[in-house]
Amino acid sequence: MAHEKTLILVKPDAVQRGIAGQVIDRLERTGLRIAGMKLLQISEELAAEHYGEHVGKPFYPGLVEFITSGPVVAICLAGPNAISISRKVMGTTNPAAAAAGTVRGDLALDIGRNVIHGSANEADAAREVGLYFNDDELLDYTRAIDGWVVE
Ligand code: DAT
Ligand code: MG
Repeated sequence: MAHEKTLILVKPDAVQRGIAGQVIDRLERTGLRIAGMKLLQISEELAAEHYGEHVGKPFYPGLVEFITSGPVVAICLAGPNAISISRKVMGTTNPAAAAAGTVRGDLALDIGRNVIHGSANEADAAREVGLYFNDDELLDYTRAIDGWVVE
């Protein structure tokens, strides 16, 4: 059981629609622990770093315009298999194909307004958590429920 950290963004569409809390609630209910959380507006520079893998793709300009268009909630989630569990809760990239019961399947319609970001793998997670959080902004703490979440 891999103890991992992952980077979640509640994207500008979710903040503007007033559903940030619903998105966070779905992630929190897994039992994963919130290690860091902040509201920020992503700069062009940060967007370029975050989405470097997509530079040159046709949707890239629109993606940067969208992700910088308003505040996001950046969250570092920690726990067993945090990366894959978060991706499962998110659903696939295109909401039209995302399963019912997932964030994108239930709360989104359009691939360009898909409500949530989550790191795709361990290398991305380490890099992305570092883009949004300093070490002293990630809190290591135990919860009274931890023994009821992980054996
Ligand atoms: P994910 O966010 O599921 O990790 P990704 O890393 O492939 O997906 O793409 C990053 C974001 O870019 C995605 O959340 C929405 C946007 N995007 C990806 N493919 C797209 C496409 N074909 N058309 C429009 N936007 C796209
Ligand atoms: Mg991705």
